[in-house]
Amino acid sequence: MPSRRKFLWTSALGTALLGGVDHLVRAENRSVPFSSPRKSAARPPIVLSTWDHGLAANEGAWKILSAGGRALDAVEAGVRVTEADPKVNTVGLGGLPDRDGKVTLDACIMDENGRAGSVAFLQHIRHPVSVARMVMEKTPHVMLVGSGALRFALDNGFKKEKSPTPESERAWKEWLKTARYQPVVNVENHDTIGMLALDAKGNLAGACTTSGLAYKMHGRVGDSPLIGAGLYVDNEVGAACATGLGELVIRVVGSHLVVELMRQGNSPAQACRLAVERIARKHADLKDLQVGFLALGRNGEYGSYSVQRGFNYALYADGKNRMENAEFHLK
Ligand code: SD4
Repeated sequence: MPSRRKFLWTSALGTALLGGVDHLVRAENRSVPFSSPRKSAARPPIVLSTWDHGLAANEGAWKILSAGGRALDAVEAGVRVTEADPKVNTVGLGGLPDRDGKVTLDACIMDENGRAGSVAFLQHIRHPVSVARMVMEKTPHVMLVGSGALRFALDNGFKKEKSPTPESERAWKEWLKTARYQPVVNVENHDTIGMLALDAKGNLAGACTTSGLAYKMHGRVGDSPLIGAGLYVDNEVGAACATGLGELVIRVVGSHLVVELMRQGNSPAQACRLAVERIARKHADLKDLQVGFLALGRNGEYGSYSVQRGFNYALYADGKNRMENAEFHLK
């Protein structure tokens, strides 16, 4: 039997803890209901992906979705379009290198059954997302990194390719003149590509792939290959992905947070907004920082929200592929 003294202490602690949690829950709920962001929905199939390069990627995904294909195949095919584009300097082998001049790639993928695959700090491979899918389908693991991921890719038929591109190498040599590390907000409107799809059967999948932040420390891994941070899919609820400064996303396990907020009854747009507000509460100065979330519910509702102005996404729904601007926190 617990002593009365112990009981009093326990219940006082419980009340204090609950009070604290309750306070936070209320802080989060105060912003619901919203006057904005707006509520948007479409009939499946639907695919949405981050930034301008999402338009071309969505076309790749749509070919599969419009033929009744699986969301998982669509997101892989979609982001491969961006990975293969040498002009995109934030994804794939066209990406800008780290401060040692090495292009190191991060990617992940997740299917409707909650299975996931991921690679990080992978060099010389054109399609990290397909290696991530192979990790999911052919290994007992979720994540392979660095030389292990490279060896796995080569053993499975991927070709070792040259990187950086001459353009990225030139940019890096220019950067070395000052060697000042300063992640840029909304880099030329090309950044990580995160893609979410809902297929005609009502199944969700997502993928995320990036060369990470330009001139990062050698060995740095961002949010994009981390299941729960850069991407999360739960077929019972919805899917979410993130772009922007990965360190901010990792600290709140951003994409998982968005999906869990949707599970609690928030719309995708509300969930993205609450996740951005969670980040905002933890960072006094967000002036030069950007994070954007995209979310898609299993009912076809979708939404987005970002820290700063300038985050947009490509939406292919109801037979049309178009850009949408995200609503944002810092007005
Ligand atoms: C990272 N989140 O490596 C990625 C990069 C990115 O917008 O999305 N930039 O932190």
